[in-house]
Amino acid sequence: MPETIFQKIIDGKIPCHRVYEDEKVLAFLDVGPLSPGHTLVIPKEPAVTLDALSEESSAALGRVLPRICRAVMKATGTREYNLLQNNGSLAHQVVQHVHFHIIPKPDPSRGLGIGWPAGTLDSSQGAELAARVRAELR
Ligand code: DGP
Repeated sequence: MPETIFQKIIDGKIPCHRVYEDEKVLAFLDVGPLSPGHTLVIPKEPAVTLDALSEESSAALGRVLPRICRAVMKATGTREYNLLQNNGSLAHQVVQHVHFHIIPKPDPSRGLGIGWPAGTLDSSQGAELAARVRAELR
């Protein structure tokens, strides 16, 4: 697996505007912000997608994400925001290292724009699909 740009940031080989760091997590400003304060929160563990991440790193991310969100919103004077986490190139993942985007939404024209082509859940198909997922979780 080639070294990703985020691994280089973790290793201090390339600079970043760091906002938070602990033993398992690093957060820094996105180089191509969708709005002021657009922040990336990453595990130091080199997993590509969220489903491949250890429970330890997942827990460490979960513990600090709300705190970092609060800090970004306070620092930018913003109240609303999106959390975005892309997995796979079809799902718009470019950097092959797990990351959460914190994207302030200061007004309608800045921040994350979302297409949301909602369908309608068929009840019997939903029951069958939920059962399959529950079976996978066992
Ligand atoms: P994604 O599409 O979810 O993989 O988003 C990757 C994000 O990473 C994108 O918003 C731009 C950001 N990014 C890419 N390279 C760098 C970098 O070298 N430094 C910083 N700070 N951000 C980067």
